[in-house]
Amino acid sequence: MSSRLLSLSLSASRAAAVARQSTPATARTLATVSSVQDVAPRNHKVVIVGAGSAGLSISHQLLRTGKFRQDDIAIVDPAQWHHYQPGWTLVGGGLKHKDELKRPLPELTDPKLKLYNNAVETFAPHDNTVTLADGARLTYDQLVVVPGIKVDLAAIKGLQEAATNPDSNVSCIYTYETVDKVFPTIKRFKQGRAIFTQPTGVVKCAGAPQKIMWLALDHWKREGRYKPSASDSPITITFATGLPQMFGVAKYSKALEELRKERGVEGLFAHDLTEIDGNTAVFKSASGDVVRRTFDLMHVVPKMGAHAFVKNSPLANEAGFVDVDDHTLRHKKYANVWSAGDASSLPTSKTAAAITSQAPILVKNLVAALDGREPPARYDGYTSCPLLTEYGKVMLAEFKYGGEPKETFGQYGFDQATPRRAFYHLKKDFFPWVYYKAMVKGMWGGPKGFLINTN
Ligand code: UQ1
Repeated sequence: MSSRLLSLSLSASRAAAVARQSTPATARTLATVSSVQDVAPRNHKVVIVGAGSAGLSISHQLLRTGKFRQDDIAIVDPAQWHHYQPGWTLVGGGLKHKDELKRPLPELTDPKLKLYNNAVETFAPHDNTVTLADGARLTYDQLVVVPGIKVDLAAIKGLQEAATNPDSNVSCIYTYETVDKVFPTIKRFKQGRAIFTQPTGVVKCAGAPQKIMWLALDHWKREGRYKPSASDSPITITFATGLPQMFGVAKYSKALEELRKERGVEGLFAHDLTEIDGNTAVFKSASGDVVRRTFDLMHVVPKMGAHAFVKNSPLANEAGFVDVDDHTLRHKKYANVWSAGDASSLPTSKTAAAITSQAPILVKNLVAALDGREPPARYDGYTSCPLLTEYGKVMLAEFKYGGEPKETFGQYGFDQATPRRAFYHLKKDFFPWVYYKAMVKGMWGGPKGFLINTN
């Protein structure tokens, strides 16, 4: 069956399921819209908020345990499209097109799941209830909160305007709307001062801000426009980061610092971009100074943070993240609430690789909770950052809590701080393939390989 046919038949069967379920069938017509609050809540064994990498992996791994029937599991997400976000660095480097990385969300959800293509309005964990934007109420035995985080272009003054203006040399790989401006901007840049930024605070994939810099540097070097010694290089490069060093894990930070020096990139550490004022970038340094730098090209990584509906709910910690135990992924206050991925309080780097490790743990622990057992599985903080250091090479950083390396290929004698071509092909070809082929279907365990059975 072609994917279009498959999608049509999926939506037809889903429409039929919706028709069977609506109680009463007329409750959602215009005439009765004001009484939507009176409609009986719909109960599901498990409600999953978010159909990103975590939501799709978890919902399908749960289904694959064989313990759930039609519509036992509901998944809630207002998005029409699902994006393979780890691929956006490759788009910025001119290696992929953004449209080959997206799929219509309904095509990715098994027909056994009940998909609510809607936003969450509020959580009421004392009543085991989630209210949706259209007023519908869902009740649950277990709740999984995995809606990701918000990329906030508005938090840096002038960024939204500059990044969406086709004539400006400011670009950003972090949103679908802006990512395809990045490579043309790099390509047409002949000379001047280039700045690549990384903010303070939480970001998805803390390595991506410098991945795009290393690709741009390599592109300009191959074109003869970049040389490591600033005096005879048409282009100069600055990495301006809110962090005090190149990366949060000592082993990889050391290797990246060596690359930075060898390649003649200026390091402006503990500097946080606050404003873009024409051709001037305004930073706030850790010591509180305001530092202004002129630029001719700038790649900006926006501020990111919890969605308001999570932040303003009883589920959030002070920073706005879903407050779960670091190892069991269970909420610290509500024992039938779970979280993983970007929206969670888990103190590790926010990546899709982290989800490969978190999802099986959460599923095991949630299934045990349904049986009245204590959580049997523990997460060690595993995450990974395949760091593109040039075209054709990747440093495969893999680590766990405490910034301790946990390298999959260490057992074969590889030191993963050394950039390699094999890791580049993992990043560029294998991961995007296995993601849609297996991960979103609940069949990929990252370093553990394919998941044959999640029981
Ligand atoms: C991984 O499984 C994965 O998901 C498809 C990634 O893509 C985002 C990764 O970046 C990494 C590192 C993994 C981990 C898997 C192996 C084999 C190291």
